[in-house]
Amino acid sequence: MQTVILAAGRGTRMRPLTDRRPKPMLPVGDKPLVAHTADAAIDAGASSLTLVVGYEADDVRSYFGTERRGIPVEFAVQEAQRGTADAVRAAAAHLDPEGPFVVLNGDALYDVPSLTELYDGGPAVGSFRVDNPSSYGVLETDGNDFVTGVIEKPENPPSDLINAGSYVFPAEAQAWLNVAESDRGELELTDVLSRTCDEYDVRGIAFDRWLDVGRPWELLEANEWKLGEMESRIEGDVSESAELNGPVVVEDGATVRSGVVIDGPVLVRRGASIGPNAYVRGHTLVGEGAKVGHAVEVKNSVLMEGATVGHLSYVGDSLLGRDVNFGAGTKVANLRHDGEPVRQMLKGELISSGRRKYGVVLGDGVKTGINSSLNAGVRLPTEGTVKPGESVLYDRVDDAPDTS
Ligand code: TTP
Repeated sequence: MQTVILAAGRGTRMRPLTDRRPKPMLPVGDKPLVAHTADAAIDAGASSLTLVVGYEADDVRSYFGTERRGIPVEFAVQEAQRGTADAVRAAAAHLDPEGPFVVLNGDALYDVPSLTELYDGGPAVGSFRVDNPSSYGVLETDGNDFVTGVIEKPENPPSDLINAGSYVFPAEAQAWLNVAESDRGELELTDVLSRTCDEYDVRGIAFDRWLDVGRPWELLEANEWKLGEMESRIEGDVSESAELNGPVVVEDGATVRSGVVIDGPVLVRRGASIGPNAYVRGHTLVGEGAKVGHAVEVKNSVLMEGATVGHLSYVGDSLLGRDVNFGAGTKVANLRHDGEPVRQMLKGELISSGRRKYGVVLGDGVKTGINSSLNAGVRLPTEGTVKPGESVLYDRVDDAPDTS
């Protein structure tokens, strides 16, 4: 079925990681986030893909080209981020007007069996069961399999099923995309869903697994999911004295030197190097050309391309942007003394990550001085610097100029 993937979001909550790339292009395992969406769509039955792009669109275009796994890929540009209905409207010229169509948020991970059920069950909307539905769009149901509407952030949620941003619309809905502006000033696809519910029986498909990747710690969770599905593969150069346990992938052109211990799932991408004498563990992605040097421990973290943690450092539960450079002895805190979930500033508000263990989020090109320490939950802006011996206790992104 023809499929529209929404990938024009600005990803402001993901700053500073989205200062220079769109959120859908953030790395999850061995490919960008939106490539997981596209591949799940193809596995579930997509016959064509139209990607709606906007912010940093060229990154997405050049990654995909004109086809993926034999399926044609086209791009539609959404000039301004005016809402999800507006985004689908931008794609309408690429759709067969006679055919039903699927819409998927391009910043979510889907499990293929659930998504296949959605593709096969249209008109339909995907949902996911959560404990705290009040903070999301919540589906109203008829008590059985059908959805009767959706309510944004209700005080008294009518169900525990939240809208998973995935829909199968009938062809007719292509004429319903000119919705009125909502109270929050956006053109919302949920208004098109409401109309579809009025005119059709819309099935609610509860997904077994699903992850919306909107906030930085959700990028860690996305990597935990996808790295957890890897099987071991050693193509790079691994020293005989290195010890590799659990699922570990060392890509061609990567190097693992003597005395290194890796407890997977860990993915070491091409051109990356680890060691000598380093310890890398638990759902860690060492990106292309990244370096983990002598006496460094990295746990449950994402090191993007070219990030370097050269010597005597600890990195836990953290996201390091492209070409970050750690001075010797830089340490990351990833646990509060009171054991409460680590909080992080997002768009001027301190938000709980829900994670007991959570480290730092560093924009591209951040440089830390020797023996510096970074407190749990801290974000540092793109190209930010930390002085030798400095202790960074508070977030520095919201105060920093927007470098994008
Ligand atoms: P959101 O996660 O609501 O927005 P965002 O990705 O820009 O993130 P943030 O709120 O942190 O700035 O978007 C949901 C999906 O819809 C996501 O896949 C991006 C996409 N989208 C568009 O393509 N165009 C739009 O105008 C909007 C609002 C969203």
